[in-house]
Amino acid sequence: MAYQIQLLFAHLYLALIAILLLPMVSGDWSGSDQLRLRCGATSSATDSDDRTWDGDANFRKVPLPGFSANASYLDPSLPSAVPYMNARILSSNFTYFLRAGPGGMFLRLYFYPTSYGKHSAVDASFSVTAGLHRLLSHFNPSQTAQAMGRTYLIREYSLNITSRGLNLTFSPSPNHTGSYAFVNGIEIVPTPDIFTIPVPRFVNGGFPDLIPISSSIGLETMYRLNVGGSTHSAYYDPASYRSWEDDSPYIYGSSRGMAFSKDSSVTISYPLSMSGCIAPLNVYWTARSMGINAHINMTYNLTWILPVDAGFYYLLRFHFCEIGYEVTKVNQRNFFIYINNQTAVQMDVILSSGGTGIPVYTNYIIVTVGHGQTDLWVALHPDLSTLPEYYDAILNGLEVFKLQDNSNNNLAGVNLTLKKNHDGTESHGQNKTYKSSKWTQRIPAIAGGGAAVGFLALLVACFCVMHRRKRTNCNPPNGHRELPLTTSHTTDLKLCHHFSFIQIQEATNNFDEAFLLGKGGFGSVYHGQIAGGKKVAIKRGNPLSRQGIQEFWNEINMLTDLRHRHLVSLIGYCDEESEMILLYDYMANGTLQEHLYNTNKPPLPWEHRLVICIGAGLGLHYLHMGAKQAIIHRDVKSTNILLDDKWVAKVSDFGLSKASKDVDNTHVSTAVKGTFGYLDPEYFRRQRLTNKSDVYSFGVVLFEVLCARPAIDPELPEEQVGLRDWALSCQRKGVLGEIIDPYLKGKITPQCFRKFAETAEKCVAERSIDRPSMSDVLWSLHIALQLHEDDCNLSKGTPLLNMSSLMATRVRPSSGSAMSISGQKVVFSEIMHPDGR
Ligand SMILES: *[C@@H]1O[C@H](CO)[C@@H](O)[C@H](O)[C@H]1NC(C)=O
Ligand SMILES: *[C@@H]1O[C@H](CO)[C@@H](O)[C@H](O)[C@H]1NC(C)=O
Ligand SMILES: *[C@@H]1O[C@H](CO)[C@@H](O)[C@H](O)[C@H]1NC(C)=O
Ligand SMILES: *[C@@H]1O[C@H](CO)[C@@H](O)[C@H](O)[C@H]1NC(C)=O
Ligand SMILES: *[C@@H]1O[C@H](CO)[C@@H](O)[C@H](O)[C@H]1NC(C)=O
Ligand SMILES: *[C@@H]1O[C@H](CO)[C@@H](O)[C@H](O)[C@H]1NC(C)=O
Ligand SMILES: *[C@@H]1O[C@H](CO)[C@@H](O)[C@H](O)[C@H]1NC(C)=O
Ligand SMILES: *[C@@H]1O[C@H](CO)[C@@H](O)[C@H](O)[C@H]1NC(C)=O
Ligand SMILES: *[C@@H]1O[C@H](CO)[C@@H](O)[C@H](O)[C@H]1NC(C)=O
Ligand SMILES: CC(=O)N[C@H]1CO[C@H](CO)[C@@H](O)[C@@H]1O
Repeated sequence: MAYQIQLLFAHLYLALIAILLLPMVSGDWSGSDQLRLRCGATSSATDSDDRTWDGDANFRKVPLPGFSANASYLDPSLPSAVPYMNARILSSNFTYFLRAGPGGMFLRLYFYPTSYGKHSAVDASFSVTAGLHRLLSHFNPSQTAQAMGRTYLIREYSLNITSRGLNLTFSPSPNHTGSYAFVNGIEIVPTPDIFTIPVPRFVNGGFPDLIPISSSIGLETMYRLNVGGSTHSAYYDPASYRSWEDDSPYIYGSSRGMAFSKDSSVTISYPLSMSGCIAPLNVYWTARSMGINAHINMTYNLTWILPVDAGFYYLLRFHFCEIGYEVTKVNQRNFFIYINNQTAVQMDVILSSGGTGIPVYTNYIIVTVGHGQTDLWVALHPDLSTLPEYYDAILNGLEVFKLQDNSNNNLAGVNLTLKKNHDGTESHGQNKTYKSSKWTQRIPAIAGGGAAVGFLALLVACFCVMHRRKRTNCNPPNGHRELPLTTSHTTDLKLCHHFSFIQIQEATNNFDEAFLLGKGGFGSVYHGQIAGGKKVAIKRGNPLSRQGIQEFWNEINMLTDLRHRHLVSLIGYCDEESEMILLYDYMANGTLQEHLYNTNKPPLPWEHRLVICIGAGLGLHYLHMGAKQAIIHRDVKSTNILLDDKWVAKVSDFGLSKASKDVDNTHVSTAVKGTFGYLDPEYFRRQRLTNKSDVYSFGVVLFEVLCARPAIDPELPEEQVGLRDWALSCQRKGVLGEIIDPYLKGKITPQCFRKFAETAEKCVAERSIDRPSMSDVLWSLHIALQLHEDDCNLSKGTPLLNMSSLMATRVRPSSGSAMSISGQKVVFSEIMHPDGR
């Protein structure tokens, strides 16, 4: 006992020293030209974009202040577990001394606002400075992410590091109790020479007193849009790991123009005058136009709205390239660019670039005044003054950079805020009073810009496109990474009905709270009735969610092709304005999980659970084998198994699902997505997705059904936190029977129990080749069910299910074989029979 107390004192003593040291220590990291830290981690790891991250705890002899924490939840929308799942939590000031530079560098900060141990996401509030630059001020990542409809945030800055290193300081906000700072990842990569801009053109043709761009100015990337294309992860830009985002969430109104990709006959290459560092070629491959033969061409402006912080200068960089065979000559497509409703320029891409397949870009500067948030409007409209052949416009890429306020080195804006609209939804808080953007009204004094010479002369010079004289090779030694050609969202929606927003409002009594069934990562789910009194579940995506849109279309594309008794049916969708609404068959009995634990619903009888597992298994088996194209669900869990009014199990949520031509023989290489506790370790480690990943998750569900506890329960002692590991260790010790749902004790026959446990165990095997296929799982579950019933039949003498046809044809339950459970009819539908869908 005395020994223990002494030890305790020793610990306290150490802790005290640590506390005293906290505000003074700083980390010192040296790197090559690129530097990547997974904060709060001790080991190196690779992310889904092939970047290697070092643990920040590796580099120092003394322990770092604050503490390392693991995120409690892996959100499926995270691009990769690295670096988001680890964080360094700081409750006092801390400086990372990063050896980088000299020269222009991208500094990226990665934040995943979620709870870390006892630190709740909403309490994070902190400021960040990098050298003299103030990057973030009383920043609350959780609030900001929520307002933007994102689950994680990446802040990217371009800084000119003059000395050999950068002091990056995190300071928790002092006047908020319990406030702390955190960061998941820090990345520094050299900036290609893309920011030394000799001629910024000011929108509205005005003359600023001083040139706001100097070589030492800090910039923050606000937007980097791959117009007309999909989101490109950093993987496709191995020189500086810039990522490009799909532009469609930012398009204003319902006139979205036409997105298209380059014609196969067109080759795109940089002109000699332009550095390939400006933007990867992939960005020029896709574009958005107004639609070449549109009769509506003159009636609208193709408009993007980009929320920004007011009171800053912004640099807008437009990327153009003609990529089709229609437009090859001057004066075929001539258009205006408006920025904040002011004419910025008349543009003819062929005239500026010199031909088809040649990229060109142009820069503009605009200033916004006031405080809070404001919107940047960017619009395109045909220019008829030269009588062009087509009444059209085109844009391939758009970047927006915030310029540091040189009077105080500040780049920090205010937190984004949520504001309630009249319909109860939330949107960006925008201060309409400060919409004005006439920079001539007020120009903040800008100091330190010594390079104004020659600016005026150049400004009035003819239209000229920014270019660099020397050409830099921006591809890494191992070559250029080809982007797989993506198909657009315009899949035929033959089986899927389109609903108007008004119809949805009527069905839900205008999203009445009383109709709310639940809220999830994607948005809210309501119940409602559509024409004819049919009951439906209405899933309304957060209209601001940028990840959501991809999952929205993924789900529509997947489900319209799939009809199966054990898959939830998609009835229709609504994509009016920025809404992402999906309508499903209403599932009266909710999720499987809510009948297992943390519930006051009556426990499900064992045979009932078995039939539900078989139903869900049939749904998955159909996905893997029976559908036109093999599909991997990727997010199998007890909350994605729904039960209708007759207790028929239906697999739902196809937002993450992946189709593959032949899943059996190949695998899909992909970023890890899914839910913690259900994630296939092999998929997690190697990012190789196979249908065995679903089998693994399904095995975890089987244990959940048996033990009636969550897949992850952080409250429990360490060895019991993960259900899979805990169940396996009990199974190996032969004591699995002791951790099952107490309600089931004595209600499962030993043979049935053995078969079921053995099936679950095989499903969660460490290596995917050791796991059975879904059809083998189904076979085993059928046997388990039969073993159970045989036993019950002996006592009751009434056959519940005729399994003979099942036995005869492996995993081919006879059409309409019926069994009665708790007085209700449950019918198996055939899974292989083509007409059975
Ligand atoms: C985080 O997870 C890793 C690996 O699972 C583990 O080794 C480490 O102890 C965890 N850290 C904390 C603070 O829980
Ligand atoms: C960084 O600043 C130094 C000194 O002001 C200047 O010489 C250099 O060109 C700048 N580098 C970049 C990439 O802007
Ligand atoms: C970083 O901070 C330390 C301590 O304040 C200071 O000595 C050092 O000069 C700073 N380095 C840079 C590059 O600003
Ligand atoms: C922490 O940093 C903030 C802002 O950088 C500063 O105002 C504050 O004095 C610092 N606190 C300590 C204890 O050094
Ligand atoms: C306290 O918080 C408010 C906003 O919540 C902020 O305006 C103010 O600057 C903060 N005070 C200090 C001393 O940080
Ligand atoms: C541009 O004009 C539209 C209406 O034509 C208006 O709603 C919007 O606020 C204007 N934008 C700016 C930034 O002034
Ligand atoms: C397009 O935008 C410009 C600038 O805001 C405006 O003057 C013009 O009326 C708009 N055109 C249409 C058709 O909306
Ligand atoms: C809007 O502007 C007013 C100034 O009149 C200010 O009090 C308010 O905080 C601003 N709101 C936002 C969201 O910036
Ligand atoms: C951001 O939000 C935090 C917490 O909500 C608040 O303390 C802080 O003052 C806000 N910062 C700014 C610059 O508005
Ligand atoms: C190419 C084309 O369809 N142009 C049309 C654009 O709109 C104007 C006005 O409606 C028509 O006159 C053009 O024919």
